[in-house]
Amino acid sequence: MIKDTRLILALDVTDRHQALKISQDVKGYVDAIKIGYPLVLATGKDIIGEIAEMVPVIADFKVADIPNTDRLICEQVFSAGANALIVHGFTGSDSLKTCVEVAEVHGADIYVVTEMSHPGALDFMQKVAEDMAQLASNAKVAGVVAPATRPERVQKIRSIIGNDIAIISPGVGVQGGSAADAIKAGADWVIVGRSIYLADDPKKAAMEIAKEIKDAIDQ
Ligand code: O7M
Repeated sequence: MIKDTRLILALDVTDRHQALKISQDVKGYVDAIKIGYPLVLATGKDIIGEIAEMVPVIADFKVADIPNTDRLICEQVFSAGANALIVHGFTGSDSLKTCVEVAEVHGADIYVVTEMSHPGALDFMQKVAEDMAQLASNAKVAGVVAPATRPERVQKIRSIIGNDIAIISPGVGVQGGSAADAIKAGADWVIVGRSIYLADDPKKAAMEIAKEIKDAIDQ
């Protein structure tokens, strides 16, 4: 993923025309569009390729299965045109290794979830997040997902993975996180959904967040 605006749109809409219109509108203001179950289940997997023709697509299926099933899922996702895929880390090193191998064949990237951004992540995930960050780093994935709602955890995860792999960070806006704080804590990209796709003018909303990120970097 080319690092420019450092903004990723989470396009969790369920209408095909709206999805394509927003993708066209925000092109140039986001470095990638993350799409997942809401849009793909509503419209079919061809939407992955359609959007990827405009903006790189990160498929967010939070893959979490045995290696063989993971391999079958990865093949489908990359064959559909996704540039990257998000997987869970808790399934362990063999499952992750399989995803990385399939991604390499397709010239695609894998991102691994460490700690999620919602309050429930404190129940189980936070306790193993640092181990999953280490696992991701060992597997030489493209990056990890870490919570913008807890910039101190972004910082902690950055200290574990070093600078060789990226952090993409959701939880900005509606969930209460700040794009500037996440970037300052060590995130390479922030992931923003509702604050952009529910805005009256998604392009303007994306431009404003991209500016906030740029200002934080320039400070
Ligand atoms: O900005 P929002 O809250 O409307 O959307 C955030 C997006 O990021 C939405 O697609 C979530 O599914 C996703 N997300 C989180 O909000 N928190 C996480 O911890 C992880 C993700 C995610 O993208 O995981 C890969």
